[in-house]
Amino acid sequence: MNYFLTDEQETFQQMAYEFAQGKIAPVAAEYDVKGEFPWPLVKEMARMDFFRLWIPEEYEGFDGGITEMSLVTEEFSRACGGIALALAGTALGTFPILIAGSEEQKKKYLPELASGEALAAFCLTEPEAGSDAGAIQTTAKADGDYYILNGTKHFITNGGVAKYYTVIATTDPSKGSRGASAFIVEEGTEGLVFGKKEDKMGIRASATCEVVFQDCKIPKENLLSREGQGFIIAMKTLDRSRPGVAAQALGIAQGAFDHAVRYSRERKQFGQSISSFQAIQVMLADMATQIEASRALIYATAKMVDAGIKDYGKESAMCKLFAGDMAMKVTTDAVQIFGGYGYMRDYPIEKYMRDAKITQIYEGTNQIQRNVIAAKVIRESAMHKK
Ligand code: COS
Repeated sequence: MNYFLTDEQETFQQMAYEFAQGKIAPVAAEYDVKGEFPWPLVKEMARMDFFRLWIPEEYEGFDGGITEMSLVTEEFSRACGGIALALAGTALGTFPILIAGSEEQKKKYLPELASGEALAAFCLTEPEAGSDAGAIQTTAKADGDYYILNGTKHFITNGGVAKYYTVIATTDPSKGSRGASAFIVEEGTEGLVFGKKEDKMGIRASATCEVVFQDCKIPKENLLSREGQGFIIAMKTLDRSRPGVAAQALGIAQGAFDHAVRYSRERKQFGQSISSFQAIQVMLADMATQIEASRALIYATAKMVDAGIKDYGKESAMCKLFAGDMAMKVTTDAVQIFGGYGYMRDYPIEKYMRDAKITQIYEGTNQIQRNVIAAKVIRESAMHKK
């Protein structure tokens, strides 16, 4: 389908495709087995300016938006969903600064993040606060010119490899989600400790670990916006980042599909290519249609966000829900097309299925996405919106 991307967007897409197929795909299996963070590739992504895409020009970015971020995430994920996350996780960690940062904070942090010399991570989830993001227990206590943070964040993407951590902590536990505030914590701050590194089912090249605050003292100027705004900033961050997760799911599905079509042409049974059997053709047709439907939803939503439309939480949740579920189905079918070979680690296909699963879980489970969508459509109906 033609999405009428601009010439610039098509250039970024092509650059990302070539980088992914030329540099990421050949080493994806190795990083998956080792579960190692792909520093050499991240350095090349930075050298090729991919981290500049979603940063405004005045902070040394390329002034792109969610569209550019999604296009690149999709192409990278087509080669490896885990390696792509070094970039997408940094976008996630940067969004709170873009959404709520003061001019001073933006000037201080964004140019370095745009250069890719520093990565970012977003710290919301805690052991007892996953879907229930309002239940966070990490505290930030004002103390003169500082805040003292205490608590544990877990499952943090880019944990231990990022330089900047955008952290949601409560400044007033009596107020529930209205007592949450957002902060920037820099690597090397005393009391910022990295805990257990997770051994994951998929996206194994991505660094995921516990981030622990032990009397972690940060300057007051590291507060984003005002006290009490943390939950709203977190929700706005997720609204903005979910099309990116959807793009990751889309790329993973497209990558698995590419392999499955090729394999179906090459694999011979009963004296002919299995692609000549209608049972396989039906699967391929359904996979291609689901992939394209996801792409259309993601690109349209990204365009909406980039156009400055204020409320896109519903569409953003729809992207993640639809593309995440689609990726799980498409990658499972791709394994099925490969048959017994699909189940074996010698072939690239089972990794796509393992990588796809997380897209139904993180940045809000797909059950939570349904809650978000349902709440919005019911509210719209009550307001007699079209
Ligand atoms: N944008 C702006 N404000 C928002 C918002 C959004 N998208 N969503 C909620 N808010 C506001 C509400 O308007 C409400 O404001 P008031 O207190 O002024 O009324 C406040 O935030 C609380 O909202 P709500 O009552 O809906 O919060 P809940 O505790 O019921 O939680 C869900 C809502 C479930 C949607 C939220 O907890 C969530 O998104 N959970 C998933 C978290 C997640 O994605 N975790 C993954 C980890 S990050 S990688």
